[in-house]
Amino acid sequence: MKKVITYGTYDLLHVGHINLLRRARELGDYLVVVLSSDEFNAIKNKKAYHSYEDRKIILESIKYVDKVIPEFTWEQKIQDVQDNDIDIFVMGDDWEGKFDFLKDYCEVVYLPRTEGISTSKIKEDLNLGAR
Ligand code: C2G
Repeated sequence: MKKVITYGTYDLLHVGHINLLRRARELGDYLVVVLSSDEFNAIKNKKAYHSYEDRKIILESIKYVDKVIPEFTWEQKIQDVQDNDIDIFVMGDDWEGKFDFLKDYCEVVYLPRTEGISTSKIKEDLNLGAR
């Protein structure tokens, strides 16, 4: 079984998120999503509209997602890859090169982002303020 892992906040779920999750899952047989906790979002200077618990329920309902675990720190990725027997780490290419240190532990793949959509844009378009 080829296991894939990816990370994110996944707030105000949109087609860019789904495109990423679908392509990540298609690279293997099992997809682990490491979901940013509300506390870690504060470290990333992000304020999610939905709580971690709600974002987790939403992600777990997506057919491409097999397991959702929390992301608390920038430093947990190597441990996550080892604990979950991961073969492939995947992120959108806005992160290109940022996680190449994981190449010692698994394959690292950066996928093209979906243009024209983002949680920040949704908030701006709804005049909720960009964060
Ligand atoms: N994404 C995408 N296309 C978009 C928007 C997002 O492909 N239009 C991808 C991002 O590249 C990322 C994933 O969807 O791989 C989740 O995006 P975010 O929730 O914004 O995640 P981010 O805050 O980048 O979290 O430790 C890593 C961080 O937790 C990454």
